[in-house]
Amino acid sequence: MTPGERLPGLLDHVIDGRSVPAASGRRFAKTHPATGETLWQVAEGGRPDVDAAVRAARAAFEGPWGRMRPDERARLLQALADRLDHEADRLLEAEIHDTGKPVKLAGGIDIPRGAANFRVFIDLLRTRHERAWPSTAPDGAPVLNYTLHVPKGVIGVICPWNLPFLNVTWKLGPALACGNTVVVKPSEETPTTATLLAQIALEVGIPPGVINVVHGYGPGSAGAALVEHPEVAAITFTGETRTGSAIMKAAAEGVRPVSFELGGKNAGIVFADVDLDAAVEGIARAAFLNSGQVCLGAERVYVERPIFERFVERFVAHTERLVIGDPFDPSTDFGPLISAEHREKVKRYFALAKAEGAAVLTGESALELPERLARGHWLRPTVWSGLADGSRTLTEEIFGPCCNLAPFDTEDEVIARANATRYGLATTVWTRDVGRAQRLAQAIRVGLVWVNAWWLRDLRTPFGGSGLSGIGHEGGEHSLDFYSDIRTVCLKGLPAGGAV
Ligand code: NAD
Ligand code: 6OD
Repeated sequence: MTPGERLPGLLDHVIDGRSVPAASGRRFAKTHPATGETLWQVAEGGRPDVDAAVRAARAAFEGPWGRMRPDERARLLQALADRLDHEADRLLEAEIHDTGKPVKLAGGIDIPRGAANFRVFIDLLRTRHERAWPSTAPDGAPVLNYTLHVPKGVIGVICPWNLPFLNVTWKLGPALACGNTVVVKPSEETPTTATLLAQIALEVGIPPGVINVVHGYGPGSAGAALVEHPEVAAITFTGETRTGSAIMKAAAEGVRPVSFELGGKNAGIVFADVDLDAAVEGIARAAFLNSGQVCLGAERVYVERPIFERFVERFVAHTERLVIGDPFDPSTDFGPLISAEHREKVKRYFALAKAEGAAVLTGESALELPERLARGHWLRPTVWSGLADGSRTLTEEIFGPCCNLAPFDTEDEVIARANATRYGLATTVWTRDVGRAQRLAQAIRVGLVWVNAWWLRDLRTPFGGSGLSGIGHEGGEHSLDFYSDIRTVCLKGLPAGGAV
């Protein structure tokens, strides 16, 4: 499959059910991370494009989508989920071209999550209970207070590039199931699968204007215009912490609610009682899956001292066995970074790590790749040891294929070291001791604790971080709450023999 061979060269917005170029006529180039080839000339949206999209979303909210019976909406979303499964190959190809991620990963996790992200919320809505409080009014009349969850209106959806399809469906599943309409601003690095999703939704009968997609950049561009738009009722954002901070300032105008899934600097912790091979494999996944570009990834790894040397040896050997190369090859484990710019950022951290005293256990050496991949944004997975707690390398999110291995001696010590960060997203703990696992889960300040696992998901559970890692939770009931307003209805009956 050659990039561009089956894809047209122009990628437009989807607004009110139509593919439209940018109002300004401007476009930007989207290149393939593995080959450097230009895939698309993408419509570069700005304020007028966002305004048109928000107006279309508002009209669909007040019209066909908002007026539709919830069971009919659920039926259409179910049809969308089925169709996403049916279109998996097309979505997979598009996602790989956009991100360069290996087919093993995109086909195993990202694309199947699309349909799952719709189905889980359709199911939850079917069985959701409102609450009711019967009581008696002073005149003796029966009173029933009860809640209603009502849609918020137009939701602004801003997505990052690392898991584009997983992320956009993770937000659209509950937002649409709750009866809202959306304007999506995908990352400028990964515009394709959100666009396909909007087109497929139209094909299954979801009305025009329900899903609008506007392409462009963040600051001073489509992203900023979307979060500043007064008709956007709420904003869901996944991305960098400092972008979240800028979005929050814009959302303060109009007091719009936000849901933020942000960065992390997560710890992996390995105790001496583990099955060493399972722990090596689990931590390597946490460090290197998606070339380290997963917010939940472990860039700091602490290993109990009695097994430290053996862990290091096996971890380095495991890392060196990862198959790096063509993302479409089913044997590939490890793809390129998303862009030249991101690779430069990660390389600056690689230089900083050495300046801060890291010993490079593996990494650095040049990659031998076929000519076709020579212009891709490759970087070897890299393992360090010897970095001091508090160093910039161990406190700032790098979001690249790297981790530091450090020994520890006691439970209290490793808890303190894991907590020595202002982020609070996730941790992965490896031990056979259930009591210890529970103590760590209680003591480490993060939103997500995996024990003997990493990024093993049940979509009904709360997902989110604390500190610099986010605001609020999505997942299960939490998503349904964020994408709804809660209304309390107080229904007073008639007192005996009385009139209203
Ligand atoms: P980013 O913050 O640079 O960009 C994310 C999106 O925000 C893009 O669509 C971008 O165009 C837009 N944007 C940028 N500035 C904006 C502004 N001022 N106003 C409105 N929109 C703006 O993030 P990224 O580089 O695409 O993604 C990587 C980051 O995402 C990492 O920090 C990672 O940890 C984080 N992330 C977190 C989670 C999570 O669940 N916590 C999941 C995935 C990624
Ligand atoms: O699994 C998910 O639902 C999710 N939102 C994952 C995000 C991973 C971060 O890169």
